[in-house]
Parts: sequence; structure tokens; C-alpha cells
Amino acid sequence: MDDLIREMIDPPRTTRVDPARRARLIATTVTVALAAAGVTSLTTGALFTDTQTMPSDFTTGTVDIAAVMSPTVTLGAGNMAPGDSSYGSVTVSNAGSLELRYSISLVATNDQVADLAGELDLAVYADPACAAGVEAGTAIGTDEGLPLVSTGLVGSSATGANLGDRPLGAGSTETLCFVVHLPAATTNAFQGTTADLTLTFDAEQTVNN
Ligand SMILES: [Ca+2]
Repeated sequence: MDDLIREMIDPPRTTRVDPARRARLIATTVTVALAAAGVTSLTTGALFTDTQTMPSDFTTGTVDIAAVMSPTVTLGAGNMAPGDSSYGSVTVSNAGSLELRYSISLVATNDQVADLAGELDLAVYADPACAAGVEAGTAIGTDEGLPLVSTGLVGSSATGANLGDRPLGAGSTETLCFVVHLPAATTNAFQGTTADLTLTFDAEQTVNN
């Protein structure tokens, strides 16, 4: 073996090598290479190692507003006469997991050519005592003559905190009182007519906004 290694380091100058001897030389070279690789593997395998994984979960919150009209104090009236008012108590709830702020807009339609909507006045109060006399308080939104195109009543549905927007924490509730009034000055042209009102509550997240 020593002879072979010596020949590997300093091979004889002869140009012709015995084929059997050449094969032994190659086999010895491979053996020495494998032995060197084995020493390296043994050195690497001797190190202790460890791995720790750390999972994280990400769940988004929700913005969910609910507005419910009281079944007993309900906005809307039949057989109205000039001077009458209709009261509607509405409970607004944040049913989501994020704090929200909301705004209210309204739009009206007429069932006849006569613009009864334009005769009606609307005011909204942040007052759970929703009955005659609530008008003595300060309204958070008013509209004299209900609009036939969507119009802001409280705050603004525009993104961000706008004047009049109402914040509501997750799980919180507040009660509003809507009052629709038919002025005493309403003329005979509006007898037997009908107008319909739709209120819209828009909510947005307050965090990062
Ligand atoms: Ca807004």
C-alpha cells in the first residue's frame, strides 16, 4: 500500500503502466478519498443541533352595524293631519368586533305627483325618551323637506372622521329618536297623498381611519 501511495505522489516516469497496476492505483485513490470523506462526516455528525418553530395566527375583525326600529315607537303614520308628528325609536348597535363610527343619510319618494316629501320635516335626537317633548333637546341632524336624492343627515359616509359621525364601541348600543313633522301650514294640495322615507346607516372602522 505504501508503494502505491508513493507512486500516487510521485508516479514513475514510465509511459506504459501495467493495466492491473493501473486498476489498483485507481482503487486505492478511491479508497483514500472515501476515507477522507468519512472523517469529515464523523466530524459533522458529532455536533448537537436543535430547531424550534414558532407559529402565529392572524384573524381580521369585523365592522357590523345594526339599526332596529322599535315595534312600539315606530316611524311612519297614516291619516296624518297638518301639525302631526310621528316618532320612531331606533336602536343602533355595533354587532362587530371593531369600534366603528357611523353616519346616517336619507332619501324619500312620493307616491303621487304632489311632493309631500318636500313638505315633511325630519329631526333626529340622541334620546331614548322618544315622544312628544323630545324636540326640546338638541337635534343631531335635521332636514326641512325630505330630499328625493340621498342626502346626509348625521355625519358623513365619506372615509374618515367627519363632523357629526357617531363612534360606537364593539358591543355598544345607542338609541336615537327620529321625528317626522307635517307642518300646520301644509295646504289642501297634499290631502290623501303618501311619501316614503328610507334611512341608511353607514359604518366604518375607526382604527387607522
Ligand atoms: Ca365618515
